[in-house]
Formats: sequence, C-alpha cells, structure tokens
Amino acid sequence: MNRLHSQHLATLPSEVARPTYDRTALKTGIVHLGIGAFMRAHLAAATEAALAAGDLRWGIVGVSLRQPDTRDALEPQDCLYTLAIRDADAQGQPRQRLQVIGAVRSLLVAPENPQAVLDAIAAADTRIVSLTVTEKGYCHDPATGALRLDHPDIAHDLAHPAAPRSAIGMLVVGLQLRHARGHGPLTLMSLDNLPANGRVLRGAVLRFAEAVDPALAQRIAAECRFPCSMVDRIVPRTTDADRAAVSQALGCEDRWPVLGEPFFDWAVEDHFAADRPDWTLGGARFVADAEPFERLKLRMVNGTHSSIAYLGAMAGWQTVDKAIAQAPLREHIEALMRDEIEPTLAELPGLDLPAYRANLLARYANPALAHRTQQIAMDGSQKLPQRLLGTVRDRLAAGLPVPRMALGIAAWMHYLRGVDELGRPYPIDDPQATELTALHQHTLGQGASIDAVQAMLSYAPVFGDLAGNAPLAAALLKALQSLQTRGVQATLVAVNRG
Ligand code: CS2
Repeated sequence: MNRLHSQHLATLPSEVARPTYDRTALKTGIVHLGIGAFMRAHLAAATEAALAAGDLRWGIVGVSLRQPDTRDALEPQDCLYTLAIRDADAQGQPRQRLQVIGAVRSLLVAPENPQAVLDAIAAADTRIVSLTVTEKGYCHDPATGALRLDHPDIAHDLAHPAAPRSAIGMLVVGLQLRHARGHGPLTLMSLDNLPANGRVLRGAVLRFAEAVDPALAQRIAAECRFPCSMVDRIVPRTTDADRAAVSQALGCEDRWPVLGEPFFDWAVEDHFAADRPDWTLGGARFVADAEPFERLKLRMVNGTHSSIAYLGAMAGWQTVDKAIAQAPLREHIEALMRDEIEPTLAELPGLDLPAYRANLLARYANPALAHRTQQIAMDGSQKLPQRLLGTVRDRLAAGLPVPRMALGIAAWMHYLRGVDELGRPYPIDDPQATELTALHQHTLGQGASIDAVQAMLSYAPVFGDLAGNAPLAAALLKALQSLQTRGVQATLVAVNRG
C-alpha cells in the first residue's frame, strides 16, 4: 500500500475531500505549539477552509514540544493527514467522512532543534502563534492562574534561554528574537480548555518576560494580542485500529489520522495584532468577549465530561458512549446540567440551553468515537478548578446545594486510589500524581471520614479557598461514603432519588 502523499492525492477515492489549492504556493502564517490530535481536528480544519477559499498566507508550522512521533509519522506523508469525522447513521451504524488536510507545511520537534522553533516565531510571515499545550503546559498554579517561576521547566528556561523547553519560555525568547529582527507584532492564541485562556497566557508570558527583561515585557504588553477563545470538538486519541480503518478507506497508508465528531464550535475574540484567516469559513465565530462561551463550555461540556470520566472509569465503563448508555448515569448527568450547572450560566443571545443539553447528551452517545473515560480522567488536578469548582463556588456563595457537583469531585478523589471496582489497577496520569496518591492513601484510603475529606479539601493547588468549606465537605463525605461502600451504580441510583 502506498503511503499518503501529495503525489497520490489524485488516486484517492472520490468521496475523500482533499486540498484543491496549490500547496507549493503556501506561506507560513501560523506557528502552532503542541501539534496534537485536537489541533489537527480543530484549528487546522478551520484554517484548511480559509486556504481552500484561496487565502494561501496561512500555512502552519507544527511544533511538538516533547516527542518526535507526530513529525516522524507525518513528514514522510508530506505533512498530509486525514481527518475522519465519525458518527452513526439512522440505524446506529458507525460511519465516517474523510478529509485529507493540507494546512500543515512542516513539523518541528523543539528538543531536537529549539533554534528552529525560535526562528519560526521570529519569521517575517508569521502573524499568529497558537497553542494547544494542555492545562499543565502553562506551568501555572491552577487555583490562582499565576505562572510558577519555581516550575522545573520555567526555572530551566530562565537559566537556559537559548534552548527553552516550555511553551512560555519558547514564546518569550522567540518574541525577543523577533523584536531584534525588526518584524511586526504577533497574536498569541491559546486554544486550551482554560477560562480566560488568552489572559492566562498573557499573564504567564509577561511574568516570564519580566524576569528576562522588563523592557521586553512592556513591549510585548503593548504590541502583542492574546485573544481568548472557546474551542469545542470531541477528539479521542487515535488507535491502531483507527489507523488501519482510515488507511483501508483511503487506499493508502496514513500513519496518523485524527478522529473527531461532526460537532465543531470555536468562539474566538476578534482581537488580533495583524491579519488573521477568515476562520468563519470553517465554522468559527469571531466574538467581542469569549468569556460567556468559555464558561458555558467548560462547565457544561468539560465539567460533565470529567464527572462521566471518573464515575465511568471507577465503574469499569471504558468509553463515554458506554457510560452514558447506563440509565442512572445518564439521568444524573442530565440533572447535573439542568439543576446545578445551568443556573450558574449567564444568558447568551440565541442560546437555547435545553437544546444545548440535549445535543450534548447526543454527542456523548456517539458510538463511533469510543472516547475512553481513562483518557479524559488524566490530569484531574489541572482540570477540576475550571470544570467543576467554579460552578461549586458560585452555588455555595448563593447558598445553593451541590449534591451532584460534589459527586463528580468525590469520584475524582475516589479515583485516586488507582484501582477500579472490578479490581483492575490503573496509573494516575497527573503532574501532581505523587502528592495526590500519597494524600489519598493517608486520608480517604483509610476510610471516608470528615477529617479525611477536609484533608483532601486542604490540597491548595486544586481547591484553594474551598479548604474548610463545611457544606462542600458534608456533600463530599456523603458521596464518598457511598462510593466506597456501595459503588458507583448504587450511588447514582441514590443521588437520582434525591
Ligand atoms: C475532554 C476534552 O479530554 C478531556 O479532558 O473533556 O478534551 C473535550 O473532549 C473537549 O474539550 C471537547 O471540546
């Protein structure tokens, strides 16, 4: 079987969409840090639409900050890859629509050649540096949002500015080089699931720049733009079975296709330092303020996703569609949205919350994605604050109860024991795994008690000012006692009874 390549585009089956523009005429307008599956199914797909409409200024240089695996898979394919959009037909049978994406022009692996990344950021044609580096990639304190100057990667980069390894260090040193070369200002655009992601990025970049050179920080603050955005598309990790299925449908081998659901949403603030592509051609919306969109999405989608992930992983429900097919979980998640999350959301013109909720449940039920609960469960310490704890804080401040929100948090705490209800062990994949598993072992691991719950709640990097909160501790204790003694299924039935 041939490898996917520009030379073979004409031989693909007619139903496969592919670049029709002249890829050799592309310029590089975007440098993307963290070229993982999500970006390839989201930003690259929206950019592809702008390229297809003839604006060839927006080719992408993709940067991996750690592993060479994306570059190794895609470079021999001329940086082409397939986006497989999957759902089920009216009979419930999985189906997929394939599109070969041509927006990525080249791929860099930062640890192999940090200077090449700095040069790309400093290049005259580059106008946007975008990021999907996950929550932990900002090296910030999730509870306060501030950059941690004592984070090992940040401390390294301050000491070795010629070879930064964090995204923040790379950006600041790249901007310094850009200024030295006299090229125009940049837009730095975060696409991670963080509230006010642009402001978090700006804060981290400026704090690092201050430590390097206060004049540089001032210049970045004055010239660069950091639009906030809300991004939404479910993109599960690609498996070997997916690689084989996509390659077979293409008739040539794609070593790293990406999968996504049909749903796509992106609300990005129209706040750019220079030009930008017309991403509306690919389904994006330019907005004045992304905050209400972010809050809606982080609380409704990611908040319920994490609740499903911990409850599902503990119960042995391996994928989101299998989990949401369990009637007590579905009932719980629907009520969690309707009764506890939606009342904390601001009105958005044109938003029909019951329809949004119903659509979200249908997205979770998509049987063609096989999105693993263990994948979503990773990095809980980085995710909980913006997904669950903001809602909890709002409700507690208004004197409202949080039984269903507390169940999600309790499920995360319970998950830290590292073994599911079928006795299967799993690793805790989290930058704070060592501290958290030790804490769990000394507290909840000895049995649920109010002291054990309060000790968990005192873990400041996650819970911040919620430590000592009596109503939350009481709700958590109730959920944890039930999870530990009766298990997920019976706990869900009990919480649904009220
Ligand atoms: C998920 C998200 O893995 C996770 O933590 O909750 O990646 C989620 O699929 C996307 O944000 C959906 O837009």
